[in-house]
Amino acid sequence: MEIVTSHKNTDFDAFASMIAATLLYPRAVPVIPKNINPNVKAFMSIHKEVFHVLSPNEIEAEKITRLIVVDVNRWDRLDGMKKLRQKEDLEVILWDHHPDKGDISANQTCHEAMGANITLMVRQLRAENIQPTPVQATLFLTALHEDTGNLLFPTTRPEDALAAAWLLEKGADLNVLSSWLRPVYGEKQKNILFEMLRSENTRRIRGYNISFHKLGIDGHVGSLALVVHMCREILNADAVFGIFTGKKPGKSFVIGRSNADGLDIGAIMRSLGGGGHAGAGSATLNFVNPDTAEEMITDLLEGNQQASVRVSDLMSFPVFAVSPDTSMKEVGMLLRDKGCTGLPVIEGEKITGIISRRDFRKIKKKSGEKAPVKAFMNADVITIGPDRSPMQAAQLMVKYDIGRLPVVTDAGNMIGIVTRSDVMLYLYDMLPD
Ligand SMILES: [Mn+2]
Repeated sequence: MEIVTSHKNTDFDAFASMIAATLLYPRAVPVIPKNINPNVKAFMSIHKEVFHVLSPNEIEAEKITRLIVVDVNRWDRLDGMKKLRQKEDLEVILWDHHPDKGDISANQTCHEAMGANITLMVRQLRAENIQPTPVQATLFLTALHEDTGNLLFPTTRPEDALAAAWLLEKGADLNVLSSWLRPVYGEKQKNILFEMLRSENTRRIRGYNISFHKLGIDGHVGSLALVVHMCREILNADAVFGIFTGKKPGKSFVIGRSNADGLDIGAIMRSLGGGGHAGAGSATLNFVNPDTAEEMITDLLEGNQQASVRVSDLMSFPVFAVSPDTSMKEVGMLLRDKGCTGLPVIEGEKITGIISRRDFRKIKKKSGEKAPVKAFMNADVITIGPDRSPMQAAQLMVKYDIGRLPVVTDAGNMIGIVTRSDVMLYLYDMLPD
């Protein structure tokens, strides 16, 4: 017997990838984890007749010869596959789009970073000229839209958009699709959102606004991730962590959402035994109370986590600078020679001002050229720390309408300068690896 399975908390990408796998491997039967996402549950209950699926307790490990795993790469995220893990003659085939590498070693692997896992499956269907039905195409496109945020998440690849085009060609219905993607948001979710907003506790960690919300919840509540997402949008925090506890003591469920460059929620959740992407993730913590969970996340945020790229990676140094007593005439000549529009003014290691070409207009008399630069420089210098992200540099530049930011350490020493073009180059991904 051949089976195909995916991760617990099955989302559309996982479910759609399982169905797509049955087209690629016609003998494979989907085994759906017990715990599935509410939108998928609703979809499955309407399409019961269309998709033939099994639950983990309906399979016998001894009879399984081939296991196909989609949209996940770790054994502990599968449901009811413990016996199979030990099976020696089992053939394993893995399809995954998550950038990290898991512990499932397979005989055959298709592991490429894509916006959605279904994109990998669709590419193979196209290559083998296998036609999905319109219902299947609709399901696949739903998955694609969910995992790529309607192709808006930065993880989206050209291949994802190609897959979307092909699925539309195969009759995917956008009206049906958007009704499935409509979030489940009811009275329960609203109450939790309000309670989260009331218990706001925003702290500054490594220059980011991070909000923690510790909440006890009664019984099962679906779409908690959506609630955390909405909470982050309303608070406009860089990241929000919901730490939820149920009736059972000693168990915390953490959901994190972020939209800040340089904050990797997935990395934090993986350190806690969970999973996710840069912008979203979750973890279940056993024998950890909510206060400890908050402490653990804070530690991870403060210490071990490194922003992917920091201002110190982009800045230029050493910086060409002038002292406060340099004459304006000399500064003018330097600007022309160096071909730049401004220079920092430093005293020792400390920055005291910025002089730019614009400031030369302030010189009224010819004798003004002999005056020292400190008389004309702008002493209100906006600076940035070396650990900040390129996005934060860009935000400061837009906010203060400036083209260069001196990079200053906590001790107040200038160690470099980051310019608008440095940030642009980075944001457009032209930075050499
Ligand atoms: Mn996925």
